[in-house]
Amino acid sequence: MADDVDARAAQVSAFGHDLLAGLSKTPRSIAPKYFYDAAGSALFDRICALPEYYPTRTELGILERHGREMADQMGSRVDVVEFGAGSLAKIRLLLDAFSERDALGRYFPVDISAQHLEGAARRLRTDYAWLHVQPVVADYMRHEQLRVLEQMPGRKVGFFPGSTIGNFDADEAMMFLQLAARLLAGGGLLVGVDLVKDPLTLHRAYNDSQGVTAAFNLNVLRRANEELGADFDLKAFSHYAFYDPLERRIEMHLVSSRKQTVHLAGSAFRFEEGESLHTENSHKFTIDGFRALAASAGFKPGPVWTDEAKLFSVHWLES
Ligand code: AVJ
Repeated sequence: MADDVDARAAQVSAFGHDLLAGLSKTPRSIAPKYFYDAAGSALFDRICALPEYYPTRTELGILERHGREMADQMGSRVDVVEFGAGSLAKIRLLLDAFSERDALGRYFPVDISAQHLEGAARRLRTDYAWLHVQPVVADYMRHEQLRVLEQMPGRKVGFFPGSTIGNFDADEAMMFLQLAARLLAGGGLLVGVDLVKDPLTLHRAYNDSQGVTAAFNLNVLRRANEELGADFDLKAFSHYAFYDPLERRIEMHLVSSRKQTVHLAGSAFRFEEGESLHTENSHKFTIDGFRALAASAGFKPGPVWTDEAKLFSVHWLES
């Protein structure tokens, strides 16, 4: 798998480059995509099973309940591209809605974590022997890494569950949706979007009692030590997550508990006590707000499915 080795090497150097840049500016930040090495992906899978973390289980319920209607929108014999596919759990519910009619073409799970993706693809092939699974190790925000998919003929539909779109700022969300609308022209995008709700429910989902979210957040520092030879003291940074109702987003930070200096690639970075490294934003949307955003990126918003408590939504967008 020379391509995988290359892709992994490219990701390590992208991580080093982005972390150096992120530590050099004020306020400090690093993109959440760097959470997801093999250990981080495994921690994220544990988050999805937490009692406080409602999004995964709620979205699975929506997919289970309305999978047939979604499959109807997607149409027959389509190729499916999943963005940030992770452990490939959610596609199974869609596949179940499809397989009855044997109507799905090929499945292209795109993920940044090569190891995690290969293992998950192997397990998926075992359970769905009829399916053509072709993993693509790529950063889906970089269209040059999606060239294989661009060159494919035929109708393509996208699958982007989990409200990963909430990680993007406004510009990035627009960029991704425009890129997706172009890639999926003539097809559409099925996208999961977390909804605005009472702040305490949101707060609890990112401050779980078992500390799994804290370990997930800190994993980016552990990974920097391991892959980049940095010397972050993991005991001297604490997980801090809160909901900002004005920005309609959860912010996650790693806050330095004392004055300290961290070294990376020959540079020294001084942290004051209380200084933060901003690691993630998780935006929440109203249904109408998201439809307006999708429309301004060139999609034609279609049906929306939600759960009874309106915690989460799944949108069909025609492109
Ligand atoms: C995968 C980006 C949707 O924002 O809820 C979970 C990541 N971070 N707990 C989210 C996450 C902390 C998750 N997304």
